[in-house]
Amino acid sequence: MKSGFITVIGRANAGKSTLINVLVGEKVAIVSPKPQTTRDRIVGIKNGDGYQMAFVDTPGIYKAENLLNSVMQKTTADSVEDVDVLLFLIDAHEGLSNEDKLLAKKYAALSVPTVIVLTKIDIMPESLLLSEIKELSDLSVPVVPVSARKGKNLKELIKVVENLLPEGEPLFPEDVISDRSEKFMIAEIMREKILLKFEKEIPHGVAVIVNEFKLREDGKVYDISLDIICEKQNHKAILIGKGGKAIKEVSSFAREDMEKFLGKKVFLTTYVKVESDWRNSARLIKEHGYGEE
Ligand SMILES: Nc1nc2c(ncn2[C@@H]2O[C@H](COP(=O)(O)OP(=O)(O)OP(=O)(O)O)[C@@H](O)[C@H]2O)c(=O)[nH]1
Ligand SMILES: [Mg+2]
Repeated sequence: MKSGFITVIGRANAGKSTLINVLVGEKVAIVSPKPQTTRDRIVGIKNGDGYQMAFVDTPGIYKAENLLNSVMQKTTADSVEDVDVLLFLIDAHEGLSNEDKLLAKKYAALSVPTVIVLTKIDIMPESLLLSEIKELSDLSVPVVPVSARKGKNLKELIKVVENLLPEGEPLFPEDVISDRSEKFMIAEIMREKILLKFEKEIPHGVAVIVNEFKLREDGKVYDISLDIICEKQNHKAILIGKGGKAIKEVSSFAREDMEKFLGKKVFLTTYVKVESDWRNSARLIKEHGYGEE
């Protein structure tokens, strides 16, 4: 039996969380078109014939602009240590930047077995892909092009990873797909809907705290109450919207997903609160659950 941890790293928006969700076959990490969607290390587990793969999702590599970003970058840097296989993802449809090439070189030189994964090949011309593969060919690591969205070449990727994994016993029970709690996923689902609905700094300045998460005695309905923390008074006004329209809409999308995730009805209550500049407060970052576990 083969088993181990496979850390997935790459620049913000490269498609790390999407790939892990597709490989695991369930949504374990939220996804959005905005960079810096993932803030935490999240493990998604795939059990296959003769292997167990524990994929570690990480915050995207990004220039830190505040203390929260620095904490996120440290999470990613720490996740590269003590792993069995490293997947370095590059958004191939954007073209290879110098930074991509430098990072690829840096990770390929590590002692841990590394695979370069070129993502989003469904939205790019093949000629560009071929030239990128050629450009990376002098690094002595496998280069695997994939599309998570169209399910292209994923079996190939799994084979390559399986070959690099060490022999070992399963690390997680077979029915477990994530190392994160339901409560964590509930907060993340809310954050995902906020990332999808609001623009610019607003979603990046939001943290979601679940205060109540309780199944009613009838076993059919969850009562969930959460705080949406934002950084500024004017952000709060935008999040709530005229007559509460915006918050109602975003809560309703979130509730639908929470019901799918939990398989039960959800009664959701949300509060919007302001904590000025919390992303630069070490205490508040910790209080909101980011950084060291
Ligand atoms: N066309 C296409 N789009 C993709 C593919 N994979 C991911 N995306 C899109 O790329 C965007 C970013 O995807 P994520 O999975 O959130 O990327 P990430 O690397 O986890 O991003 P961070 O958590 O911010 O670092 C989303 O809009 C995805 O839908 C793919 O295979 N094809
Ligand atoms: Mg992500």
